[in-house]
Amino acid sequence: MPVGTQATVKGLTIDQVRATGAHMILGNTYHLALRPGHETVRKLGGLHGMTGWDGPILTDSGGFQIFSLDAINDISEEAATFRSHLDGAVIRLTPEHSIEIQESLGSDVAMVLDHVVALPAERDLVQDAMERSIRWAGRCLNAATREDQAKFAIVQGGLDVELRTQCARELASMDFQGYAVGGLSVGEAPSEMYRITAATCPELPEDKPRYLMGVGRPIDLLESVARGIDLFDCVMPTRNGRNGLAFTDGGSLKFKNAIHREDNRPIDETCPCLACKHSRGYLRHLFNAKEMLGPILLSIHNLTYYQTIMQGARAAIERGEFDAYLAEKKRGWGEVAS
Ligand code: PRF
Ligand code: ZN
Repeated sequence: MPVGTQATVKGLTIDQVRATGAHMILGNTYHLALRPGHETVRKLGGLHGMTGWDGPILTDSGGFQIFSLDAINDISEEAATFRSHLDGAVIRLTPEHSIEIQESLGSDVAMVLDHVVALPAERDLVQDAMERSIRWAGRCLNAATREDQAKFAIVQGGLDVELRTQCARELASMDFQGYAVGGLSVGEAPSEMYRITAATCPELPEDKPRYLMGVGRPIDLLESVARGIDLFDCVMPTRNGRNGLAFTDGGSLKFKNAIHREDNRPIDETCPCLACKHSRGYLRHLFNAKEMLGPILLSIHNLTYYQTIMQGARAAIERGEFDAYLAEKKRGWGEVAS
């Protein structure tokens, strides 16, 4: 899922997002509740009406944004209390309120409000947040009123396999339509993230989607698919694109580097995207001149690249050749085979 935090995948029209091959996009409860406000979004036809995106939309619950924007004042059993990053106003977010907001936004999938802790942390703290996340997930399910919106639970539990499996089992016994693995990609080593993903997935229902939140690099996507994940969201393709970095099968290219100055080749001859109709030299010029088309074109290329590797993964799985596919991609990226 391309990330559209503020009801826009930064810099791209909806037609351009669709042309990358994306099926589903993500929006953020926290940002949209603060601005323009969920009542305003509802009056503008919900996220679908406002953006014109006719495919599925998933909204994150606000739990992680509060955590990552470092705006938390206090988490109690009842609610998370924090200050708005816009005007400093004190806001109280309960699981019920998060669901009410997401129902007003009109997303197709709503995430439960969870309690994310910064790692490393004491086991007691991780366990406490994990148990609260389970209780909050139950409250989110009870607060749901819309039949046309799926609710996804989020597994927490830090880097502790015992806590993760306990959390996954309890959430799996509740009636969610999908399951996310949260609290990862928060600074731990990739091998730690893979270890926890590998331990968590077998505890989740086999017939429901599994979503690894906020991940990651191309290799993280494929390594996580190998461990049972279906769905991802990440700002990397768009954020790195805006910063002049393009992902390819041969590793990444930095378009601020002079090496591309007179290079007539596209980023990737086989890529169908708009950016790949231009030369590397032109793209490098756009970044050098700080023209807005540079960030737009590389966002398009990177989103197309992410969709292409995921399409490749699905096709390889159907052929029963995923391991060979992963090994080939890793060779191209210069990653040692594992
Ligand atoms: N919880 C929620 N959203 C998230 C995460 C989480 O743990 C992460 C972790 N990488 C990204 N987005 N609600
Ligand atoms: Zn391209």
